[in-house]
Amino acid sequence: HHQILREQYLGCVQGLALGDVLGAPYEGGPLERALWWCLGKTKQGLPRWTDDTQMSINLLESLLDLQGIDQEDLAQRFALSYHWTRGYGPSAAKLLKRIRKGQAWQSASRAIHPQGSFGNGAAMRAPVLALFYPQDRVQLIQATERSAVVTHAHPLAIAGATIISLATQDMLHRRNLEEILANTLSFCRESGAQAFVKKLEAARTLLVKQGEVKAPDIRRQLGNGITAVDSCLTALYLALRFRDAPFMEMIECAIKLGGDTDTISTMAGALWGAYNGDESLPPLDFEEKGHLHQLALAVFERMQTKIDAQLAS
Ligand code: R7I
Ligand code: MG
Ligand code: MG
Ligand code: MG
Repeated sequence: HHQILREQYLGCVQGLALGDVLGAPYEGGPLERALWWCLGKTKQGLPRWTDDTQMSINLLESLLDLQGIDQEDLAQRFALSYHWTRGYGPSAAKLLKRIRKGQAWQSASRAIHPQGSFGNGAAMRAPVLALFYPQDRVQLIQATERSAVVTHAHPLAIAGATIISLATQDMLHRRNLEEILANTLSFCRESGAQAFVKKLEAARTLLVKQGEVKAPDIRRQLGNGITAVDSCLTALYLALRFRDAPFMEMIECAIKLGGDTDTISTMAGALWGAYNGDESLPPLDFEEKGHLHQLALAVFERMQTKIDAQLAS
């Protein structure tokens, strides 16, 4: 089997942030795009990333510092990093402000929607979990749920996040298309998320179809929205379709879909990068690229003994 490489860890994190940066100018409608035109550059003139990357950084730093999922620590980091200029989802913004004022995450996460949010905010940060749990499927599923519920307690948000973290694990192992579809399907069946099962079948049909697949068909069948159900399998589809093609072709396709372009590009970008490695990514600079590189490297070095042990056994 395949030995997971350092470049793949770097590629996952850089692909995630780059997807976010490239997708962000096209998210939502004309008003949101005009707003990002004003907010989308750092003082140095570099393209900025959004909430997707911010929460992924929070998760990476928390996992590195506390050697596992600490939900209280995660809640504090998410809340302290919240800033309106990062384009958080409306419910997520309210929730994080509540935590910042001292409310416990357990009640804040159910204060806006009683079952918790079913937005894609837990899925957009889920790729980095696979970097900490690269081998064990059950441990990764548990870690994804514990990380998701801090902000996204709804079963559909948790299921979407788990589809993305498991698919990232599969991409790190460079598993083939049929294996990845089968692994995703068995998780969807286990989790009882029927909405995902239907969309996964549609994704499979689009992936094996001969000839060109048009953006309106992808949008209609898989979705392009800010909920987990309307975005996670779209991102998985894009990553699988374009994983042997240039990164920018995938991003251009994600942008054509419209809707939640930053988050779909974030998830697809992380999956693509986990498969191909950072050296295949376009050499574009963006906000805190060096810091993201350092974080990915630190995780790889932490995990290296585990990865090597698996290889030896
Ligand atoms: O999921 P979340 O953190 O982020 C979603 C998107 C991403 O694209 C980010 O890039 C950012 O742009 O926003 O945001 P949430 O606010 O938790 O969820 C997104 C939206 O889904 C909510 O604002 C609601 O409109 C909707 N939603 C629900 N609607 C009804 N009932 C989420 N959960 C519910 C629900 O239970
Ligand atoms: Mg965003
Ligand atoms: Mg937004
Ligand atoms: Mg988004």
